[in-house]
Amino acid sequence: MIPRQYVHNPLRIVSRMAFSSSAAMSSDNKTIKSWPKLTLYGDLNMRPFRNVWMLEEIGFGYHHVNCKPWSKRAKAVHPLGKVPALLVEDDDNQQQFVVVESAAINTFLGDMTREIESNKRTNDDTINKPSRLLVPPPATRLRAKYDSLTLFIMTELDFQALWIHRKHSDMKNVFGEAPIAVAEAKRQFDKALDAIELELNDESGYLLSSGFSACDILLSNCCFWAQQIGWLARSTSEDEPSSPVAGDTTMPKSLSPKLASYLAQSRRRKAFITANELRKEQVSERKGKEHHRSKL
Ligand SMILES: N[C@@H](CCC(=O)N[C@@H](CS)C(=O)NCC(=O)O)C(=O)O
Repeated sequence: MIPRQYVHNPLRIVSRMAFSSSAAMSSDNKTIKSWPKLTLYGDLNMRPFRNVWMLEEIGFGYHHVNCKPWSKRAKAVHPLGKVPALLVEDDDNQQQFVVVESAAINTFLGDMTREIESNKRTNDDTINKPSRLLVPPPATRLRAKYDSLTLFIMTELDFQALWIHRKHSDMKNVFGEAPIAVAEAKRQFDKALDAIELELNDESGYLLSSGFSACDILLSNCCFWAQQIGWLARSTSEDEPSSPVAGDTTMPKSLSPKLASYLAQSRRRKAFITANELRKEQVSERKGKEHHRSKL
């Protein structure tokens, strides 16, 4: 049963995006100190999966609305009707806003979690748990690395590679067929993946030395996507004995043992497993049905 206060009409949203030009409000730069009402919009077979995985890593309550791109619901919260979009209803600061872009949503969630947990710690000396660094604090070397990796994954792997395939191969009926662009996108994917693989930290096993972070969600998700479309081998042995020739855009890129064990540990994470179960459940739910994850 969805609590009454979570049932809202997205078409009533006035302040649409986190970066929309609205008159400055005194609450605009206030740090959010307690977990707000959150509603994530979008189909979990698409990029919103990254955000549900992040929300499950954090473990606080949220609300999910399953909707397709260009649906009425998506258009109400995203200027292009894309998914994901996150509606934030912060009663403490009396503000309501929408964050778009899967990476920006996860960074916002990680920053907010860190602030809320550090606030709890100052108010309660008995809580001595170290803060989870799903997103490192700003103005640190770790954060600079996190931001670099996040943007690298989003621009070089997602936007310039996988997305070109989605648009001009899977969705060619909508966006048009462009085999030359898709072949070039595959070459771009191979190069960018080689570069990011070098960033995997031998000790933590993840991208950052501090351990699992939100940029691992993006990288793992891009790799799973690449495996689904046959761009990346599913196992280290899949392409043997005929390893693909460098630059061959018709073969899956071979999976190195290092990347294979990285992806295996991502798949074993409890939050990933839960998010994946929700994704599967969504298939059997009616379109647009609302889903509420209760607070732990
Ligand atoms: N860079 C955006 C991309 C969002 C995006 O393109 N989402 C797809 C679904 S995964 C979509 O809504 N496509 C519809 C369209 O391209 O108009 C993000 O990471 O959130």
